[in-house]
Amino acid sequence: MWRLLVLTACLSGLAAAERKSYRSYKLISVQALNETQVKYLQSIHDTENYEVDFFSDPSLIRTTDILVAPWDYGRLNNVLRQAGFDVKVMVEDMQTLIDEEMMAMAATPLNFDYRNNYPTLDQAYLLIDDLASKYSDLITVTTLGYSHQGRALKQVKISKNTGTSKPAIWIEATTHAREWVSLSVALGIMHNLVNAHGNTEKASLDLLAAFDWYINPIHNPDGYVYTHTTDRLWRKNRQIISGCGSIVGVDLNRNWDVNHGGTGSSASCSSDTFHGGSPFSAPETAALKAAVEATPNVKAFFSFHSYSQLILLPYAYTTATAPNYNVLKTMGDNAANALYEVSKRRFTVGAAAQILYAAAGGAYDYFYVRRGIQYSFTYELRPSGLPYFELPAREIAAAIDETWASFVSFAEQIAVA
Ligand code: 0X9
Ligand code: ZN
Repeated sequence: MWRLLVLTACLSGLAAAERKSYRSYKLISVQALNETQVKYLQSIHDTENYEVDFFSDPSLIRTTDILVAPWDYGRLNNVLRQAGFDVKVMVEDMQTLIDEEMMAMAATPLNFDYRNNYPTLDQAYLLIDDLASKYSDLITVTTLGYSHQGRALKQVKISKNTGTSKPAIWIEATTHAREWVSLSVALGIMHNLVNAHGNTEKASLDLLAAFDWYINPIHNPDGYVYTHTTDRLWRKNRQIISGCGSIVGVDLNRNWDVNHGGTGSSASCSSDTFHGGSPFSAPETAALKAAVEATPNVKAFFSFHSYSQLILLPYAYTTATAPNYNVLKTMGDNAANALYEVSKRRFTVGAAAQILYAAAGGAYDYFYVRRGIQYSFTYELRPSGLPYFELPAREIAAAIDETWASFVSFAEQIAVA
């Protein structure tokens, strides 16, 4: 027993030593007041003069949250103040938030509960396979493709044989590796879909009678593993790209073929919004594209991200108003109200480029624009800001329950649309 404990301690010591430390990294928050200031933030985003990580991209509408290395904080703070920004320090030491999250995970028994803890990739895949064997009449798990490092991209189909053909709804989560709660919510949706109790007493719709469900709960498994082993705040995939030297990774939510390379995406390998050499240059996006396109009668598409508490409608790539914007806005508002009833949390509903920032090459724009999927949405889950991606594990259940209520509302509205 002692030997096992010592071994475990050594291994975790080793793992800890290999992990990127965010000790004394500060999270600062600024609000751009005019286009000049947005451009200024964009120039900082695009330079390599500072070690910064934009948790949210420059925006006139919302705060821009920037993680900065301790050695660059003084300099960045000065230039921002000179440029007229009111700089708020939201987190003095990012590592403290990460440590708190890690401690909660270490205390978890092996048979963890996805509603109260964040799974590793292996745990999540095991959970999915277990659920599939428990509900073998409803769930089919297949591999829709492979990540750059060769990990399976799981596709979970949930379908009840009612002798009729049904429209399909596609769900994709964990595109951005560090957005852990998006996986938890995808797992919650899968459980609730097959578990009668989860179908909330209030739901008037039999969700499995109305739709076939397709879920890719971990779109970026390589990145997700990397956030567990090495760098908690990694966002992109882990692709080695010719011409990028030792810098790896493509932002999978910039790699789709809708205005690829346009506003809000970067041609620089080192950028967290690097769009990749060409549309679908990432194996993950290419595989998901093919899987969705091979699915008959897809009526709706949902992406799950965090954080900000938003329900985003098309478009993300342009501030132009989408043709069925009013319909989508009403649906989104109803869904946000259903969510509010559960947790009293407010989610803002609107077109991404209008209420967040413009970003080309995203998944939900692709299916809306290129594949004519009329009901296409992106969630930015809780929290609204602090503690950003480090949503405490004790809030996972609440995140699942509130999102589920809104999701049922969406399904009910889409069913009759
Ligand atoms: O920037 C993104 O990809 C999303 N925000 S996140 O903080 N989760 O990274 C916003 C997605 C909106 N849709 C597109 N920009 N395509
Ligand atoms: Zn994201």
